[in-house]
Amino acid sequence: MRRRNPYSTSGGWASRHSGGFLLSALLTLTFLLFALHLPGEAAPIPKGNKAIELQTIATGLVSPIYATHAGDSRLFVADQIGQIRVIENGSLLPTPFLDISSKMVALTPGYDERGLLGMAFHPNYAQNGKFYVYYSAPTTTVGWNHRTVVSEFTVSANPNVGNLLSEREVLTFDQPQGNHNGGHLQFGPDGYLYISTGDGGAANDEGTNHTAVTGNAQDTTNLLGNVLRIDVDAQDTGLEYSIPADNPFASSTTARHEIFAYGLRNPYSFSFDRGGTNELYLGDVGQGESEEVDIIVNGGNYGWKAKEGTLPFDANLPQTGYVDPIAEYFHSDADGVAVIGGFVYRGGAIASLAGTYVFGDLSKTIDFSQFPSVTGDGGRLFYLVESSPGVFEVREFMIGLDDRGLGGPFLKGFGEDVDGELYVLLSESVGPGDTGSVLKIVAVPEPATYASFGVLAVAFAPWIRRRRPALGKRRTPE
Ligand SMILES: [Ca+2]
Ligand SMILES: [Ca+2]
Repeated sequence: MRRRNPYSTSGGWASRHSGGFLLSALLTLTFLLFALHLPGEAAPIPKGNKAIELQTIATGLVSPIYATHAGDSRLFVADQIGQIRVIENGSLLPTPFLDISSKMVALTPGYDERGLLGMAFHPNYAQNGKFYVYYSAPTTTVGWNHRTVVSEFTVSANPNVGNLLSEREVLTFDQPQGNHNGGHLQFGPDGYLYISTGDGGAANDEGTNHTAVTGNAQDTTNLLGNVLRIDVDAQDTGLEYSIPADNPFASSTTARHEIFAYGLRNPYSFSFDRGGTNELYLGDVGQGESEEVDIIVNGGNYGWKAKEGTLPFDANLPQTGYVDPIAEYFHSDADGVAVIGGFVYRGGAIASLAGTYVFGDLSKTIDFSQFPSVTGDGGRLFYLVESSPGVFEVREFMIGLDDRGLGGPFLKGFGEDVDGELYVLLSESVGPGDTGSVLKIVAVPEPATYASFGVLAVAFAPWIRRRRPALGKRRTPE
């Protein structure tokens, strides 16, 4: 509704000029317009030249939303239903590391944005055994939907089992509605805990328990619509944590001291680059038009709800003074509906991905018309190309030698292991559902192998032609 169409005149150009030179110049221009795909300009995300393969590591989860490590080879998977599961030596252990489902609100299987939404191991976990979770608990405050809880736990004598009784509530606040909860946790390279929070929910950042006129995300007197930053190793008077001295509002008499950045709508996931200059990459889920990737800086205002991505959203609010996304794509191109932030790849196994930001989208399209049953075309995997310093373009991965895409499941999150290798977390349902899996991003055969594959393909072409219907049928959902 607030979207401009930069291509509204291109049809007119094409119909007025028919000369070969002009046509080829026009095609070149059109190609450049699509290829550049600068923020704010609409163009479907092109397929990139990077290919990956996905190797299933674990099935039998419900709605895995994040995976990380504790400084060793185990992979810890946070499942939205309230469990942290351990994958050790390639096996999903039957006993959860932690099960906090009894402390949570009951989730709606078809669609629910609440639950266990984040976890982080203390930088000194090997010494102190402390880890942190973000979950949605019932609230007793009339008129509010639920209570966000960020808690500290410690591991038990068994390294694969956390101590549920060790809970220390670090930070808690009520949520206006059930949606837009952010919920991601990460320790930064500075040793502080970063927490993402959404605008509170509903739509347009307005309504019950949303600040009038500005909305919650532009209101720095509450904790909604932010990246927060706290020090869990010290306690200021009356707090279970302390405020880092260089938080942007650390000495404010009105703004919340916990705020590190603001103007966010639903910052569902973020990560620090473990290489480079440790930038904080964040995916902020848009409302109806724009999905954005941000680099979060101290004190930055990321625009919601004055703007949705680079597009004007609320003309009653100032339209300048915000940090624009480094990349953006649009619902109207059917490129996605909810950005899922990932990681800059710093692993050693896939040379072609070195230094590449890997992310994706929950689903190419989504249909809420039968709510709470929600359907869609399934998730996608993207990456960023830095075409010139500070200018990023979005590309879609080729998945597998047959460039088959994710094939239907919804993308719930990403994970990173101790070696910097990355994982894709999928579910067959938009909502928590009942079918979640963990897949590792691995290399596809090198170009030399591609060449020999080509030779083999020629040699076996008659066989491949005979087999094609059966191969095609195998990929059809049943
Ligand atoms: Ca909420
Ligand atoms: Ca923004």
